[in-house]
Amino acid sequence: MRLCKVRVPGGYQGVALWDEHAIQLLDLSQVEKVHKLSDILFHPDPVGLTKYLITPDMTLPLPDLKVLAPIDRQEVWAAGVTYKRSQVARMEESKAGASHYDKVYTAPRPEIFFKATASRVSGPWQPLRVRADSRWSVPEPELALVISPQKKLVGFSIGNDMSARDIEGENPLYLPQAKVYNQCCGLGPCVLIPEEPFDRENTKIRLSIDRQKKSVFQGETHLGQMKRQYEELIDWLTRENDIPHGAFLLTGTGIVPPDDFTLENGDVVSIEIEGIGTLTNPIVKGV
Ligand code: DO4
Ligand code: MG
Repeated sequence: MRLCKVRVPGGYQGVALWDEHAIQLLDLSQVEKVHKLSDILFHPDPVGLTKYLITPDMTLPLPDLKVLAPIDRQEVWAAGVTYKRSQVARMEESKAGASHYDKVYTAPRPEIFFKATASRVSGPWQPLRVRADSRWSVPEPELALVISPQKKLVGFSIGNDMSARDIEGENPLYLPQAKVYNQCCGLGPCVLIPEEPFDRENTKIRLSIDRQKKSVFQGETHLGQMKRQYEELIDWLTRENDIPHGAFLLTGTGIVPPDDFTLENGDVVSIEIEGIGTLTNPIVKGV
């Protein structure tokens, strides 16, 4: 089951069940203390609750709706160097810090960093930003884990961990500036609540980048290439670290465009994860 956050004509924000053709708005007036998407995601029975909240006469065609990022008050965190491709790319970009990336790929403790507050997150078709002071920036297509305040995995989404490779490469201590800034993180279009086990080994993730309506990069990998287990990442994130409003945890990138590629103002980035959907964002720089 896939849930998303929407704005309907007239400005009302709601939660909806998403299928291929239409969106069914949920009636959030029916249950006490269930007013927003995260109230459903963190409920003990989100699937049963969603079925209860569906009202058949509230089906709307997709074009009438604006789909928003599926986030309420959660923090967004990210794991790094969880795929071999990311380790190699980071060692190439950072002559000074190469051994750190090598070690963190195999160390028991993963790299985990703070990525964004909800105000820095862009939903589908909202702009993502390249820093004006970066000459080399890329999107990072990542599976996002949706984690409850009780530190349990409750769903999956798609994340874009926008990164300034030149700033990170100059000195690993610049990582927070390479990663955290206005419109630095994409999330959406929905949250998948799996009703059967999520087939990690066979699920593909794809990145495509268009410039002036022509494709300038396409890449794909599958989630089975990720070195860490989801529970392992959640365990490290939440050690001595409570998440009272829940969290999104981006799980690292396995697709890195070639070293001569940088995003430009006006590019359009799409990330697809099978079974979840496609997150598309236009890129802005210096505007
Ligand atoms: O080590 C820096 C960040 C790594 C990262 O974001 C990734 O591997 O996805
Ligand atoms: Mg990343």
